[in-house]
Amino acid sequence: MAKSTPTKAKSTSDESSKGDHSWSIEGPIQILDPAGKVIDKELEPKLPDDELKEIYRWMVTARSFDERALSLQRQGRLGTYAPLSGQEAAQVGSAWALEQQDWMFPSYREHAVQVVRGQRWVDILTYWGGSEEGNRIPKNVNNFTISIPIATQILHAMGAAWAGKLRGEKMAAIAYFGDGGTSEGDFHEGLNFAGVFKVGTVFFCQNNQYAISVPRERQTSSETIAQKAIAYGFDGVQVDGNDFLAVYYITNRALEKARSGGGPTLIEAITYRFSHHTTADDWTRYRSAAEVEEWKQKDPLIRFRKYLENKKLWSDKDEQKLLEEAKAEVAKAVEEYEKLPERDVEEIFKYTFAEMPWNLKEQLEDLRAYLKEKKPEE
Ligand SMILES: Cc1ncc(C[n+]2csc(CCOP(=O)(O)OP(=O)(O)O)c2C)c(N)n1
Repeated sequence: MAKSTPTKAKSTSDESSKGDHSWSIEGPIQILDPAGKVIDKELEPKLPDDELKEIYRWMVTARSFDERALSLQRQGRLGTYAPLSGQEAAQVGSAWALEQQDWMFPSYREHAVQVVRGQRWVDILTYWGGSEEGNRIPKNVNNFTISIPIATQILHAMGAAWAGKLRGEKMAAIAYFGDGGTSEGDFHEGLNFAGVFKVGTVFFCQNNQYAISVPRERQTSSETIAQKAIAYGFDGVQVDGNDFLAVYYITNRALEKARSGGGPTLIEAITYRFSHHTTADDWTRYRSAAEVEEWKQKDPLIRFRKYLENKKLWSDKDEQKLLEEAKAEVAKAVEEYEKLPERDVEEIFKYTFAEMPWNLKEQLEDLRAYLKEKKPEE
C-alpha cells in the first residue's frame, strides 16, 4: 500500500524564492538529535500523530525487508541485492514529501522510496530475482524504472521536469543517486542544464560515505557535495540524512520550490550504508567494524522511535507488535515472489525492443544452439 497523502510542513522562511545559494552555509540541517530530541522546534514538521506512526512503520518494514532480502540472496533464492539499511530516513523522508503528480527516478538502492510511492515489496524481489517484470510500474504511479548505470537517471529526471515546465504543469521530478554518482558526466550535464533552464528538479544525493569501496574523501575534494550546486547557480543544502524530520522538511521545501517555478535544488543527505554495497561486495575489506558501529549509534530508526517515545506515542509493546507485523508483511511478499512462474531465459533478448535488432537475434540463436548442445549431457 502506498502512503496516504501527508500533511505538508510549511517553509519557515521565503528563502526558497531568493535563490541565494546559501542553504548549505550553516552545515547539515538537523531537527532531531540522535537521542530523538527536537533541537529545532521552528523547523519541526507538524505531522499528525497517526502519520508519525505510519512513517515509523514504513522505516521498520523497510529494514525488515532489507534483512530478509539479504538472507534470501545468501540462500540462493534471490539473484543479487543492494541493501538499504541505514538509509531509511533519507528514503522514507524524501519520498514522504513527494506528491502523486511528481516523478521519481531511482538508482538501484531506493526500494523504500519505490514502495512508499506505490510499488510493492514483491516487485522489488521480482526485479532482484532477475525478472524485469519487477520494473513494471503500476498505472498512475509516477516512478521511473531502476537505473543501474550510475547517474543516468539524473538526466531522465531533469528531462521529465523540463517537459513538465514546457507543458506548464505544476510538478517536480526527483533524482536519487549516491556520492559516487557526482563524479559522472551525467551529474554535471543534468545539474548544469537544470540551472540554466531553471528546471524543477530535486537532485537528491544519498551520501552514504562510500561508492562500493571508494570512500567519500576520494570521490571529490570539495568540502561538501551540496556546495557543487553553487557552480551551477542554484541552492545546495546538506541535511542529516538519518533524521527523518530534517529530510522531510528540506525535501518538501525543495519540491515546493521546484513545483512553483523556482528551479532546482541539490540536497546532500548525509547517511551511512550499514551493510554491503551489494551482495557481490564484502564491506569488511575496506571499513572497520568500529566505524560501522559508530554510525549505528546514529541509526535513523532508533532516533525516530525515541522521538515517538518522547511524544508518548510509542511503547515496547507497540514495537513488538510492529516488528511482528513487518515480518509478516515481508513474508507475504516472499511467498508471492516464490510462487511466480519461472521466467524463460530468452526473455533477456525479447524484453527491450518491439522488434529485435540483428545482433540480439544472432546472440539468441547462439544461446539456443548452446542450450541444445548442452541438453543431452544433462
Ligand atoms: C556508469 C557506471 N559505471 C560504473 C558502474 C559500476 N558501479 C555500480 S555501483 C557503483 C558505485 C556507486 O556508488 P554511489 O554512487 O556512491 O552509490 P551507492 O551505491 O553508494 O548508493 C559503481 C561504480 C555502473 N553501474 N555504472
